Amino acid sequence: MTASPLKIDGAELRLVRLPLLTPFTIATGTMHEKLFPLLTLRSNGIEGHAEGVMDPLPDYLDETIAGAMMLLRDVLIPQLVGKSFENPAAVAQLLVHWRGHYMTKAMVEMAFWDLWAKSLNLPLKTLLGGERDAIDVGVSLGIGPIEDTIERARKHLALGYKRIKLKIMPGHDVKLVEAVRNALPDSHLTVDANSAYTLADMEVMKALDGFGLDYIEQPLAWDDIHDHAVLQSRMNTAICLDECIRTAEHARKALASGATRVINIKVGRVGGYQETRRIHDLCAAWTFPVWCGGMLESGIGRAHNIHLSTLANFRKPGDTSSSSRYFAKDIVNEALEATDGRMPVPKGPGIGVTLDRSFLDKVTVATERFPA
Ligand code: OSB
Ligand code: MG
Repeated sequence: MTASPLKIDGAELRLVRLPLLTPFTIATGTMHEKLFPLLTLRSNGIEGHAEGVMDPLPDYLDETIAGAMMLLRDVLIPQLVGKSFENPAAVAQLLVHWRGHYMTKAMVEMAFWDLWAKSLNLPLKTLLGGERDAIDVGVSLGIGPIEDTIERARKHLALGYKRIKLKIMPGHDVKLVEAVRNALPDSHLTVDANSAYTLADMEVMKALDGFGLDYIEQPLAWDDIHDHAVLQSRMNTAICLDECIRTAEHARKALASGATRVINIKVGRVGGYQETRRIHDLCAAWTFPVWCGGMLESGIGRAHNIHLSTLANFRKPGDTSSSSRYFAKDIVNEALEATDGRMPVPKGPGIGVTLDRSFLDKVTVATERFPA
C-alpha cells in the first residue's frame, strides 16, 4: 500500500509559557520558566505537533524564539499550508534552502512526522524503526550547593534513575564532582559544562578525568570541534558533544577528528529526525553510542524524545525524565513518568500524546492561525 500525499490544510503557531517547579541553573544562566513555540500542522482533521527548543535569548545556542516565530510565520508556514507532501523528505526540501535555524526547521519536520504517523495510524517509533517499549533515563541536575546536589542525586538514584548528570561551571566543578563521587561511589555520573571552559582550563579537565565519569559533555566552546579534539587526545574520559553538533556534517567532522566518543542528540537541535538518523548511523559506524538529551520540554517535545530514544544506537540513558520533575501540570493529557529509570513509550498513533486544550489555552501567550 502506498500512502497518499498529505495536504496541509491549516497550521497553528502558539507561544506557550509553563512555570518550572524549580529554577534550573546551568553555566549560561538560570531558567525560571519554560517558554516555547508550539507548532501544529493539520491535514484532514488530523493534527501533528512539535515544540521548539530554542531559548528566548541566544545563550545555549545562537537561535532565538523571536527568530523562530518570524521564520515560521513569514516563510515556512506559508510555504506549507495548501500544499501536499509525500513524506518527511519532501518537507525537508522546503527547509534546505535556509541556512542554520536547525531548531526552527526541526519544528516543521517533527510536526510533519507526527501528522504522517497519525495519518498511517502508527506510533512514531514504528515509522522511525525503533525497537523498545520503554527507554532508560537519567536526570540532569542544575547547579546548586554541594550538599543539596548530593541529596538530589541520592534521591533520583533511589527512584531508579540510571545516571546522574551534574551541571558544572568554573568555580562549581572539581569540588562538587569529588563530593558527589565520594558520596555515591558506584553511580553512573556525568558532567555537562555547556561550553564554559577553554583549553586554558586543562587543570580542571585533568582533575575531572580522575572521577570515573561516563563522559564529559560539551566542556569547550559551542562551535569549536577542533579544540574538543585536542582535549579528547589528552583525556581518558570520553568527550560528549551537545552544542557542537547541529548537523550530520558536524558529527562527521567531530568523529573523524577524534573530538567525541559519544553524542548527545536532541532531535529539536539538529533539524529533525532525518538529520538525527544520519548522526545516529554515523556514530554506530564508529561504534560509538548516542543518547537523547533534553531541553526541559513540555509533554509534546518529551514524547518526541521518547520515541526517538527507541532507535538501536541510543545506548546510554537519556535526559527524558518524568514530566512531574519539571512542571506542576503539563500540556498533554497522558502522564510521562518514569518507573525505576524506565520511561514507557506512549501508545497510540504519532507521538502518542494529546493536548489538554483548556490548560494549553491558559498557558498560551499568543496564538496565530494559518489561514488566519
Ligand atoms: O545542555 O543538555 C543541556 C537544559 C537546558 C539547556 C541545555 C541543557 C539542558 C539539560 C536539561 O541538561 C535536560 C532536561 O532535563 O531536559
Ligand atoms: Mg548539554
